[in-house]
Amino acid sequence: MSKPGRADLVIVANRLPVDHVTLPDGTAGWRRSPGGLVSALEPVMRANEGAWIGWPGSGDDTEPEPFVEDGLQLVPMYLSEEEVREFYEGFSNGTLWPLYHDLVAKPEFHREWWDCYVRVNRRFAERAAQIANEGATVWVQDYQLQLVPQMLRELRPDLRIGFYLHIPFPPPELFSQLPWRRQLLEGLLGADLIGFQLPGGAANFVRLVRQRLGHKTHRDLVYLPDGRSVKAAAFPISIDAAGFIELARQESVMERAAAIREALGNPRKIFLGIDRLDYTKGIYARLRAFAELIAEGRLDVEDAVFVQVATPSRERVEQYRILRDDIDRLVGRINGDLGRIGRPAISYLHSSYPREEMAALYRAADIMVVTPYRDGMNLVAKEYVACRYDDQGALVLSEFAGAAHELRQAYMVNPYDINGMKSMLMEAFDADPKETAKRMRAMRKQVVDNDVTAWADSFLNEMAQVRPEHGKTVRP
Ligand code: GDG
Repeated sequence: MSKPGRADLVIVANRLPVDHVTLPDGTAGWRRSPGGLVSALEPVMRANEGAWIGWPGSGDDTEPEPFVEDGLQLVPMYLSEEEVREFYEGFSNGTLWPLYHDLVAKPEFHREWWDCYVRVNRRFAERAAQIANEGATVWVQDYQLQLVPQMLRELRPDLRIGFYLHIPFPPPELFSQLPWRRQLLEGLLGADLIGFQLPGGAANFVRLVRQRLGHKTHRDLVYLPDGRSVKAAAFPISIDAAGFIELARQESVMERAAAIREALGNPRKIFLGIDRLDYTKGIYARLRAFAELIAEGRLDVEDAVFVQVATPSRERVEQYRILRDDIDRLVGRINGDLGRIGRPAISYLHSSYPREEMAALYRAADIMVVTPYRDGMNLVAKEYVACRYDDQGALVLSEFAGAAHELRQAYMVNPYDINGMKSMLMEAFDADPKETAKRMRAMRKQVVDNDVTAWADSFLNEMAQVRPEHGKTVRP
């Protein structure tokens, strides 16, 4: 048994897997935010009496005590209004996010944002150091916390430390713009194992470490002057495939899928996009491509409709507000120009939905359109594939999504090439059902065989290989 409040497995993430909500009786409470990461980690968390450290996402100004929710030990971290602005919206989402996504938008570099990023990372590291048992495994998640591995190792050299980056790791030419590039690389090197979505991200990291820090490297290993070595490798993330299949098979979900088709006027084919409203996702270009097909008469609004769900995201960051206005205007113009009574070309929903509704949408859609300019993985693509247990439906997928490396039978597009995208939308629209079924079967097998549990297991197994004396400086 671990001591109360301490754990052998500690997840450190920007967000807790619960949201702070006001319950119907007016009191404050917690609601589990359903996510692949939580369901993947739940069994290991339970087996290890694991703890999860993160921000509950609301601006309460007192730090709540750790608590146990549904068997999970949760350790909330308070972020002040200033920290939300400078650490979260600023450095994480205004600097790192666009920089790591190939400069799809222009990153802003502000020294105050960086200072705040360092401060918040230090607090997370200190909290993890308090919570972790002797020799525990700590798994740090994502770009908001890249300094935590090194800070934590300084406090607790006995720990095994892993880090996983959910977004792409950029090529050295882009990363090198960052005024704090050395600090970030050193921050990450505090880990024993650094996981990336794709081998390319791991290779970018190793190359940068060699170029910028002058460390010796060999393939996926970095050798540090103090005798430690760090492994950088790809662990492509996935989804709870069985969970999605089960959901998609539920009677209520199937009925809801039929009701959605009915409400849209039973068009011959439904195109679907589901994304966080983010400029990396290529929503604007995909809607334009679809609209041009209607305008040119290659598609007719009686035959085809595009359902676009855009989940509200980072609404206080300026670039996200601008994007929302741009898409509002585009959808208004397309429907105004091309729609008919009861037949809009695009059915646009700026909202978020329960998982059941997501599954019903996946079931209702004939063609799923996923066209990011750059995306670490893209779980929506995998969720769609999992839900198509009937082998129907087609996936149009950007070659710049991490998922394109696994879902090779998708209809691949370059989202910068509008004409190419139009041709591929038509190819998917006109495809022979035998052909789409063959592709869907192959993709579903890939997702089922490589689900999120396999992902978590492979990372944690690799972590378990790290020798206990690993973190300590060994000198001959
Ligand atoms: C980052 C990386 C990487 C969306 N709207 C609703 C909803 N969602 C769920 C989807 C999916 C998840 O959110 C979105 O995941 P994505 O992978 O598509 O994209 P990001 O949010 O950008 O995620 C990405 C991922 O991390 C994991 O490593 O794949 O590349 O950018 O699961 O289903 N869920 C519900 N209602 C919604 O309205 N319930």
